[in-house]
Amino acid sequence: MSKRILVTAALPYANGPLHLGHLAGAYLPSDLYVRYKRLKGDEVVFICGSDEHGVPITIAADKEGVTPQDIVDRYHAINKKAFEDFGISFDYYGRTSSETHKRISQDFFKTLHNKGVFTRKKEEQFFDVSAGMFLADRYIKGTCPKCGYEEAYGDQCEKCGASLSPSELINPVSMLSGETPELRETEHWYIPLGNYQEWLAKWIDEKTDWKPNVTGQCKSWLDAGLNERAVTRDLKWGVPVPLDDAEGKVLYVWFDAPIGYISATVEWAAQIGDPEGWKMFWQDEDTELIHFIGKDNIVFHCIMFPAMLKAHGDYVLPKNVPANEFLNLEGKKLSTSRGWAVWLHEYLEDFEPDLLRYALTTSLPETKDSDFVWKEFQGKVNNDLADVFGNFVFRTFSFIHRFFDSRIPELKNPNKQDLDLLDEIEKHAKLISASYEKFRFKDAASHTINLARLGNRYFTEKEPWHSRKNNLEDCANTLHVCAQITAALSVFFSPIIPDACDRLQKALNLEINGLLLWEEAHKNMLKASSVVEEMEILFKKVEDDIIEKQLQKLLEKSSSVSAAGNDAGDKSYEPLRDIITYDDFAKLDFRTGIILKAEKMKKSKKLLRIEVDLGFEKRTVLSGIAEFYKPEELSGQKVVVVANLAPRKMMGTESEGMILMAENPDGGLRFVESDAEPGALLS
Ligand code: B3M
Ligand code: ZN
Repeated sequence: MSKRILVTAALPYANGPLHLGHLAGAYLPSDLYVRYKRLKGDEVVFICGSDEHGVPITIAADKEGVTPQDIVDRYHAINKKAFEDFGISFDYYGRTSSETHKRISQDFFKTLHNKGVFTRKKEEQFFDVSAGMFLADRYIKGTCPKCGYEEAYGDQCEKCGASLSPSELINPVSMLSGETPELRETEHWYIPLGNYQEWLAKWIDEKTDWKPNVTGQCKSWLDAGLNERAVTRDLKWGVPVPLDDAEGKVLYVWFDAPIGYISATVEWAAQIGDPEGWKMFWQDEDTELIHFIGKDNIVFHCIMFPAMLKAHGDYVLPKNVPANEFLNLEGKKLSTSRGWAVWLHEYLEDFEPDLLRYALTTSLPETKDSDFVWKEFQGKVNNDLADVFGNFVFRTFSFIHRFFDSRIPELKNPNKQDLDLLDEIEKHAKLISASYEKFRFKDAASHTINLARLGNRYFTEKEPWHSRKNNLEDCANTLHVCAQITAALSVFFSPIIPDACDRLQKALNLEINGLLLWEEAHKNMLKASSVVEEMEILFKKVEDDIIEKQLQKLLEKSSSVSAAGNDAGDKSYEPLRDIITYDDFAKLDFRTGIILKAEKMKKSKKLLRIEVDLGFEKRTVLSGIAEFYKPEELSGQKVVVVANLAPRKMMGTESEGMILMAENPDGGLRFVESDAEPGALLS
């Protein structure tokens, strides 16, 4: 039975362009799912749009000296186009600055207000005196109370994912003036999430088909106990709070943004000429609502928004929230401020969408963080797409063109090998389908390429170049089977590499009746003697120098960004020290070591007494790091030691060397580590 499914992908902030991390988190997985579901004949609407409110937008505007509207207009257009060019098949891409959204989110707020859901409270909040404004969310930075990350925002720590309120930050600093803000009284509306705790716990508990990373995060939120959360802010940019006595207040961006899914669906319905059509998707219990997001959005989609929907009462709740973990780039955390990112619009200048769609699908961060590596991208394209799938299709096509008059040969007296391979179509249809249903897109990709692999191997084993001369029937059977596999693959592969599959279906004359359905991909898809058109090869290989260029570009960008000081903000770096000769350097004996144990030095606030294993001997070193590290967390820590420094007595103990530390511009100390064996000499 066909289902009604509403798929949403997190609304990206319209404050910058999209990069591969965004794609891997929410947009590619949602598009794969939607394309698959459409093939299954389900009634799917796929909704996304720009998140145009919130502090990330106003900060971007402040930085450039333009208005928030300028920023969102620019990035809404850029991102909408990049998604289109990449083949993300949204039915509607809205924006939260639209009139519809303003009306719907204000109505939502009023409904909750009238139902008495909110509490209203005066509270002290941080105020930047020189900027003359209250500091909401990302206007404030400080140390995360949960994990100690020093760059946590007032609303969230990007390191550990904790959702925070500014007052929880240790050493809060205003992003506007760099000064320590002062507390002043202001009034806001709060949603007491605690009132929904019991209901949420039960609701999450029933979600046995959710990904464990998602339910795990929800449970730790619930275990910690839910607090009230402010749903309004003192900001000039946003949806005005629709109450008479709320001058200067706007809705909190995480209150209005998820409602954006509803308002975009309303706009979609109007656009297709069925203004009431959105209701089926939001108000009919049979709708399956699926939110695709990155892991930093879990709390908002699995706790806060469901509580809002429940409180409202008129809307369906999400059936699943398949959140992904993060994508790293070349082994390092993606960072837009450090220029360590591959931008989608730039990728599209150099390559076709299909290549990245395939490479990313095979390395999605589905259960844990994953890594995008350009060399692996090249390998995936060259080995899988070109050598396996592309080559299989090419061999099949050229044989049919050359020896069968461009027509599908008939299957006559097939042998076991022929029949076995034809049976693989159905087996793979099930395997691939099961993977999509469970949001396991990596598995879906690997089952799909495996079918092509089987086809390729079969072609080689059956040696049609011989049978063509001595057993024409067998040769015809071989090509018949290969053509059927090719046709089935043109459907199975289409969620991942839609452009190539489109070309393939055209060449096989399969597209006559519009979209082929999943069920139509079977072993008799192609009729004997139907015509096969000429087709260019599906995938060109990516050469080494092209990959080198991408790596070069990445390095140049990230170094130019750090040279421009973007990443440094207001921090200052130590000036470079005087030039030394190589001989000066060669005098230093740096060794790798491992800390065996550490203890506090009596009567010293700063010093730790540390025992280090240098492989060839053990040393006692005194190190001034007691304010940064607890002694008990140090054993096993890898270090680098200056091993030929003259011994020095401090507080009655001799220090036999020095442990190298790096000082962050903000004064924090970090170990210099090496993976080498203890005793290895650095040079
Ligand atoms: N704009 C956060 C983000 O881009 C936010 C998502 C909103 S989804 C309703 O990470
Ligand atoms: Zn944290």
